Amino acid sequence: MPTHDNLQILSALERKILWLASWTIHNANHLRENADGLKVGGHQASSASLATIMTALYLDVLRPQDRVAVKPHASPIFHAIQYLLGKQTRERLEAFRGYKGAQSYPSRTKDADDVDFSTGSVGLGVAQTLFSSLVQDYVRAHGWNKDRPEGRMVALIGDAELDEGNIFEALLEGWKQGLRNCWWIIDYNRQSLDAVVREGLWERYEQQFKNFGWNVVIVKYGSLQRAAFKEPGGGKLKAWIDNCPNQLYSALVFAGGAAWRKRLNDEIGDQGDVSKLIAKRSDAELAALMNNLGGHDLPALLEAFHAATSDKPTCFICYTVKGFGLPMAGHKDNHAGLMTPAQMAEFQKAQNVREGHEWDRFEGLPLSEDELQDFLNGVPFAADGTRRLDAPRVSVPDTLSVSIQPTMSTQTGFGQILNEIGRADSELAQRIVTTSPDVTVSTNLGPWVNRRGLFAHEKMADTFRDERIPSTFNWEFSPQGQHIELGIAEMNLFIVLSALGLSHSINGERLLPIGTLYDPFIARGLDALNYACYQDARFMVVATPSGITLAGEGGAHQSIAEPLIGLAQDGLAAFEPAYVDELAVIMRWAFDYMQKDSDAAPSERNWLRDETGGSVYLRLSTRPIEQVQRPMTDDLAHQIVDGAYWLREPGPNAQVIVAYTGAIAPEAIAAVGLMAEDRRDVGLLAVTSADRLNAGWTAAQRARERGLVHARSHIERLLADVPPHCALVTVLDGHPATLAWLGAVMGHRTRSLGVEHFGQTGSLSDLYRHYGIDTQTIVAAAQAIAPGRPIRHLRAL
Ligand SMILES: Cc1ncc(C[n+]2csc(CCOP(=O)(O)OP(=O)(O)O)c2C)c(N)n1
Ligand SMILES: [Mg+2]
Repeated sequence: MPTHDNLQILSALERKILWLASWTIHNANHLRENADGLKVGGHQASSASLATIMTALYLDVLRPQDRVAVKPHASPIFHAIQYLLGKQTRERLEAFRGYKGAQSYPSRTKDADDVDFSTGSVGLGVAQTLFSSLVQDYVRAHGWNKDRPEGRMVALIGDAELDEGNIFEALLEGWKQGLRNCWWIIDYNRQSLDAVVREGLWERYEQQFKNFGWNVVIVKYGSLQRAAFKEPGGGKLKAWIDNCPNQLYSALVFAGGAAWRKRLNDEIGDQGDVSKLIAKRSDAELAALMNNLGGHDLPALLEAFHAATSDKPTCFICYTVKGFGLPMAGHKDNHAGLMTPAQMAEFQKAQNVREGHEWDRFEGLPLSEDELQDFLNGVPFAADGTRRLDAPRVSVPDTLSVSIQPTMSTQTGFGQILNEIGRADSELAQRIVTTSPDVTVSTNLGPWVNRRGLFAHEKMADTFRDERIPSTFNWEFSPQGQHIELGIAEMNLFIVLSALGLSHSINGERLLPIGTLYDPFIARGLDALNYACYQDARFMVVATPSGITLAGEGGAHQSIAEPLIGLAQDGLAAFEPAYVDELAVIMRWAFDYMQKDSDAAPSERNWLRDETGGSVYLRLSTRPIEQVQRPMTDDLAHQIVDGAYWLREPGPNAQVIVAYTGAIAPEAIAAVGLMAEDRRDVGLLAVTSADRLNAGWTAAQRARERGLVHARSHIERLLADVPPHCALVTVLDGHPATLAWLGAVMGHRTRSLGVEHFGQTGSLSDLYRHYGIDTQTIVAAAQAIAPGRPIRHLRAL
């Protein structure tokens, strides 16, 4: 517990933090308003709401092993604290929200001051802390990281942030998984962006959290209020505060001392003692008393935080005032509000900050610099220096083995490759962790899970097996298990992948996470996927079944847009192999790629920046197709990873090329066969990754525009010798735009086939014909676009 002296220092620093955050925002607006005509904004009120809570946490309560997700709009407070601790520069604060400056919302990847978890899209950072606690337990249960103390995963949450459903999905999952060491601290300012929140929300939250096994601590009254409640008439005052509607309380905070006096006198002023309690305070003292909610009172906060010593997940509901300490405090329009220059000047005066000394860390504080610096030097949170860890690479064998049957699907291949890995006790096998939202068996993770077991804090036997009931699956839970079975919520899948995929940095122990789901449900978790990529978490997401190829599985489950997501999503290399030998090459490469982290220049071969690493998306299929029997040469393997190879090289006079992706390979092959008699030198291009082909092409063009005239991407090399008059037909079970750009590489006329509508069930041949990706449609497209005589086989049908 801090001593009285510490309290004095903390409250001085709290004022300084609020000043620095407000100044950062004001200064950035002032500097750039004239330059580009736009204010940069900055949410002074939203920041101020958390100033006291964050002071208590960062300067007293948190330990080096703790990790925090800070509410997006409290970023200026976070940066101000790091500035005081010597971990943020004045230059970056001056460039707040500007190019390479301190970021608008705390960012792991773009900020320089040791952000633990990025935030921005509300709700996601919150869930990230929950899953990070689970990952910490996973790591320790596997015998790793035991010499480091257990950390707490802490989320600072805006009250309106709790409107996001993903938080409650995470809460339910946390309960199932035996969540520990997680604190969620709610900034209960009863204001959102547009509005003042509904009455009595805290009671709903309290109930919800308790239902899921959390402790709930309500920090409602500050120490001034608690003392006043003990005075004669204090009980009446407390009852009035408890019954005051949110809107009115906020309005009175904004209006100030005289308004408080009038209102209190009108409503409870004739009730004896309480009149005296009100009367004996000046307007300023009365306002200080009424604004003294628990979330702005260091003693109340420190008491609550230090009392929470168990590892049980704990939710703190801290009453705060949005804009506390600033002139817009409490006003419902304050969300993006900025102080006027006049208000700022007044605030500056009140803080004793001389002009020209705005960035001085201890300017205007009533304590000596030595004393303040000594205190900061001893802040536990900063004691270990940088808290970001690293872990050695896990070695990956040169090839992944799989026995290829004459006919099989990529989904089956995926299951077999993992099963083969799981057979041995290699480092790779130990570090892989799989997870799936209730589709473990249907995405073919079953054999791997049988071998490696399911993860749980406690051992749980498989009752069916114990009762000798035959089953293909052996579902045994234990702390050594390597599969995390989730409920259906796909948001949770992507956030747990985000947490697992940052384990090297958070826990200093590398994991290689693989998550499986049905392809269309990527859309359900898309914001969380984007979030995981933004944080640079490293994982493999395997989506299967996909497209209309899932046929009878259900029209509602057909995915069209996902290949475009794969193409566009930053930080995610997307592949859609057709054959299992391709898949084995891609997965091997992916395990390596997920671990890379250098800023080396792009490769001359493909112009991709593979050395920086990233996450991987594999779009797979349940369709068994005839496999090609071939030796896997290094050259072929490279091309598969780079995104495409000639399955049949076009001759010098080629009139048509078919470029295909994924499970419709047999249709593309058949179409090429049918055309062969009537079109010369037809080529067949197997595109394993439209994403990487496209990225390489774009990068090579950029390089040439910068003067590197010899830069060539993989697709440019592949198409270099294709004659200009040759036509290109592209086809995939997904949106046609995925491959349509291929025509622009060398200027070939192109017709792009794919799926633009969905929803009909049927057999594979019905659906391919219905949606226009069958053999006949490919041939018809080729005939229409490539000059030459009518194609016989098309005519015959
Ligand atoms: C997913 C998402 N939707 C919308 C927004 C825009 N937004 C930013 S903050 C906010 C509401 C803030 O309210 P609260 O969480 O209570 O924080 P406060 O400003 O009161 O501190 C909204 C809607 C967002 N950042 N993320
Ligand atoms: Mg709020």
